[in-house]
Amino acid sequence: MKESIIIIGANGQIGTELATALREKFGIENVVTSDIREPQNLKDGEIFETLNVLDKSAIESLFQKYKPTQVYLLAAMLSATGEIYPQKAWDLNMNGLLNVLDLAVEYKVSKIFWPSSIAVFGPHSPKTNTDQYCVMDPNTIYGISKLAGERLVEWYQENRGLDIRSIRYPGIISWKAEPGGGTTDYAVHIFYDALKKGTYECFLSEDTALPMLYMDDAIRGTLQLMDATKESLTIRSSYNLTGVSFTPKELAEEIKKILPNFTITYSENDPRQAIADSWPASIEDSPARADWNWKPAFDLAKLTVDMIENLKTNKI
Ligand code: AKB
Repeated sequence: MKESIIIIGANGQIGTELATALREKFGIENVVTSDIREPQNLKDGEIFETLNVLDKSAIESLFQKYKPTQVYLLAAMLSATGEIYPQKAWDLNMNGLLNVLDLAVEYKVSKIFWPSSIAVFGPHSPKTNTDQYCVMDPNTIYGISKLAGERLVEWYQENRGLDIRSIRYPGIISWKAEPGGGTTDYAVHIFYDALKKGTYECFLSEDTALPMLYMDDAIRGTLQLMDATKESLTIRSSYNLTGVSFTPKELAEEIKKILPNFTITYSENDPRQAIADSWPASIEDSPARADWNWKPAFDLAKLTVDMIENLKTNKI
């Protein structure tokens, strides 16, 4: 079957690279990117539509125009910005999702991808090897909206017949588009500053371990989940997924192996520290491994080399 794909929120860190991968896989003419922001550069043949996910009738017009078989909903406000603008975060993260789900039912969209996050876990969740099903008491608006979203997603599958696939992304590390508004963003900023200034002031303490995933793995995993047969999926809310866990200190040590003069300092009293402290240090993702053969390819050493090489060659 010929696919028609719409990505909503396509100009962010993940959308930028997912769009490239989907265009390669399904053809440039079959992938429509949309975002509230204009893209920085649109290549020949690429289709872009300006869209606010809170404008349901605008989404409906896109669905009428392109008759999507697959929709990727990436528009969201992340953890740190969400704490500054809680009402806006709730509105965007919940009503954006509801708009898309309702229209997906009406327009019979075959498959939807919606990302959840490790932010669904909270202070009483197990700290290490946090498993799929455990105490979940998120204490950020972002985490609360993602956990509510997971419940909605499962409800729409059981009661409205949708096929929705989802991953609880950890921090995503990438060099093509920078992240914005997240707690795990330090793990990208550190590379830019290491190359530009030789030093980085980290907003998390040196021993704050968090689960992370390199973008290449994130994209491969997302496509693998979307390709899996419906029957193979035992989790219809959102899959735990991880690549590697490390602390800012461990990352800095790895960077120093390539840039020996790099130095790092740590700021105190940053509000993102409390968010990071409420999240797991590492994730257990055996259901993803068993159901759709998930296996990350990038460890800390490999992603560090790849980030520095690509930023040097392509960006800085
Ligand atoms: C954030 O830090 O808010 C995000 C996430 C882990 O979902 N990167």
